[in-house]
Amino acid sequence: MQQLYYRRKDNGYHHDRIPLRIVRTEAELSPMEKAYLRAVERGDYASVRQALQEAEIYFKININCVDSLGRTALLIAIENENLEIIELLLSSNVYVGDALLHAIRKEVVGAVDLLLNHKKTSKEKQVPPILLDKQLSYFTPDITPIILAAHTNNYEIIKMLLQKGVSVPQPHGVRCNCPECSSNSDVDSLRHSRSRLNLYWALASPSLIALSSEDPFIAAFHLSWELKELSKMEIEFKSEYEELSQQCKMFAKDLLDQTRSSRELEIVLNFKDNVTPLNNESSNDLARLKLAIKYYQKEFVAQPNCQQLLASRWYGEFPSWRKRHWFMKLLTCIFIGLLFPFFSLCYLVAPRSRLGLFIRKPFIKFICHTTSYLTFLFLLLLTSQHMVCTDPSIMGPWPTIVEWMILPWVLGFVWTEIKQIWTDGLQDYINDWWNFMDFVMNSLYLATISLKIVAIYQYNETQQRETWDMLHPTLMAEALFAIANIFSSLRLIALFTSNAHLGPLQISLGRMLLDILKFLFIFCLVLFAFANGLNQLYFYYKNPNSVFTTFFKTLQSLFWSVFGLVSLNGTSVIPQHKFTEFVGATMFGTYNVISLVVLLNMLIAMMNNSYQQIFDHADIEWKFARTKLWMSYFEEGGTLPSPFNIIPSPKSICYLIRWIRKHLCKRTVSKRRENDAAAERQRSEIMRTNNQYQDLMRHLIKRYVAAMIRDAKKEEGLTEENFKELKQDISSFRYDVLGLMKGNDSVLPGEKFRDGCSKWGPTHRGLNNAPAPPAGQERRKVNLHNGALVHENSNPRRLPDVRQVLPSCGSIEGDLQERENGNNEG
Ligand SMILES: [Ca+2]
Ligand SMILES: [Zn+2]
Repeated sequence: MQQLYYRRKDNGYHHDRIPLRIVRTEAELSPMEKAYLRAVERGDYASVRQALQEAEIYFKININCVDSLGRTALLIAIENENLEIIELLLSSNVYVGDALLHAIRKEVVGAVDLLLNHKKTSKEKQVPPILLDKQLSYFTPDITPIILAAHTNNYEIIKMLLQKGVSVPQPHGVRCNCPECSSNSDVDSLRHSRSRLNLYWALASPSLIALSSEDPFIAAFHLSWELKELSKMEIEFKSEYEELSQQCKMFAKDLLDQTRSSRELEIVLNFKDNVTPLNNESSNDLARLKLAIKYYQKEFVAQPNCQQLLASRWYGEFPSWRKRHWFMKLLTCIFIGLLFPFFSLCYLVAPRSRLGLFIRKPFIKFICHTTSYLTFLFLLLLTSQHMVCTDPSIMGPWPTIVEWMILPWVLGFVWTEIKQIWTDGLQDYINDWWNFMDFVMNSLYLATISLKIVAIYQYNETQQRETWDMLHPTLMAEALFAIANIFSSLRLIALFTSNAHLGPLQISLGRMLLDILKFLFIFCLVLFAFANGLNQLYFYYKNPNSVFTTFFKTLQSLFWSVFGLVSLNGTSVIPQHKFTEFVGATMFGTYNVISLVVLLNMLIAMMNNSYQQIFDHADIEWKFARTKLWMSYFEEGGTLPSPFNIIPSPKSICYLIRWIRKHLCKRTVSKRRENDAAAERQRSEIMRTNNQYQDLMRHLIKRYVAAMIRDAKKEEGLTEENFKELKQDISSFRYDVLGLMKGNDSVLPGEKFRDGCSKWGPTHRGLNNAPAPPAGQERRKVNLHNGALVHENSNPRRLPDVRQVLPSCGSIEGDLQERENGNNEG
């Protein structure tokens, strides 16, 4: 066997072995330096101290030497979280370099504190050139301590740094064209983008926002919006920016989670920061919530506390609405709905009366508007039934009674939209897609009305319909009216938002439209390609049953063929041109395969996928949409439903007169003085709400941080990190005891023991660290003339000695043994 082995080795030594050696040689450490670094690694305080002292006298050891992983003694100590050795190293002026960044990255709070308070002395030790090389540094130059701390989101470290008065550069906009940005991106566009990402990553840190911004909600809103915009611009880092944007949104939501009472919630939601005195026209009601809606903070808006407050406002008139039976709810709705003309008239006559105020309640207003719309739809249905028959051959017929009844509704809708544009502004108006539908619907109705008027004035005579011109105004009016009817009925879907069952479905449907649009783009391309080809082929064969003779006709035939409505006969021609027929049939077949088998199924798969995705978020989306709907009814104005809102009420006349007087007449001096007093009062009111808000913010942040720590602890559990810490503690404790035994003449045993035990307190790491030991305190005394380093003696065989020194250890072990035995017996 042995022979075999040797023979194999002899034969194959040069063939199946690769000789290995270090290609890039590094400076070797001296044995003394190796021992020094090992002592730091093991937490051997006495040896490290001795090595440092010797280095000062004999210059044999370079205290800034690096190990094979490129770590200095200080970095090793930071990695092991050994605060005492860090302190010792700092007091002997080792090269600090990037140590602070490393400590922040490892989240060693105690070490950060030590490094921040460490005063650099003028005589810094010789620095190895390897450490000055920026290429070798672990961190890129744009990473400052505060940015790194914000990346780790460590509340305590960020707080320490902020107390030192650090600052973060203001990020430039994506479209910024300032000389700095353009030169930076010219020099290194990757570096530029990366540093921007690093900066935003830091700014989006919840701890940093909580600590440094006066109004964390606004800061989070702005930042998440900015990050969302960035994710669209910087496509390469899209997912990173989107994640950060989401993080900001979740922070705002989590902070809102911390509100405990309706009062706190109202303070948050009603707060408005940029109120200027004298600007008392816009109400403060739910200003913050409106802002959240504007910034698409869906998580914030859908937050349960917020929704609860809104729901209680919505059903304000019926506090016990949710407890009622559904049948009772239905009856109430129908009853109020049927009375809507009565309520509207009451409001018109006496807006401040009890009934007048009743209709202003959001929920009642909603029911009245809905019934008004349903009545409108009912009238549309009546017209399509043609109850009142007119002679179809009249070229310019007068409207029927039902059509006359529809007219005030249409005018009312138009007036509502005009008011909406006036109050919301054009930008907000366009952002809502339903308004687009309203616009189309109203335009169609207005076009119908104008065409009818034209027809009445131009055509008085009667003529058979068959003889009318294709573009006769009456015919066009009828077509437009028919289209408008479809829109009017579909508009009801918007009301689904208020329902818990139909709402999420409506949201999903809306999102699916985007998929269908994408699909239609590809489909149109395929349709166009084949229509072009088929038309080219069949252009010369103009037989009556051919469907591919003109381009438009070909498009139509191809579209209907998706639904199987075009027969294969269309591809045959009257002459015996078999080749042409064959090519045409193949084209038609290929088109069918592509459009039906490939594209249609792709659409189904796409919709399936996105429906699942949307449905997962449908609840939040729906709550967001419902909040928007509710908010539109919380607003004052637009109280009356459609046909009644065109009647000028005494109130609106009063408003008009006031508006005219305000803009035309000059104010008198006495009035101005009155205004000044009002402004003064308002200013003090703003001050009060501001203070109240800041007070609440302080509480919320405190609760948020406490919750954050609690969650972090729950997640953490017992990690490998904890075991490493424990190992380090035991190791340094061992050397403490060994040192104690060597030089027990100069150290009191009790003092030593207490020192070792203090390390068994809470971990140094993270948020729950123990307070760092006071710097510069002399706690150990080591025999200077001890000669060789202690670790040389530290072999495992010495361990029993430790136990002799600490008899209690043995007794604890015995105790445990006894207990275990007892358990076994029991
Ligand atoms: Ca509208
Ligand atoms: Zn710039």
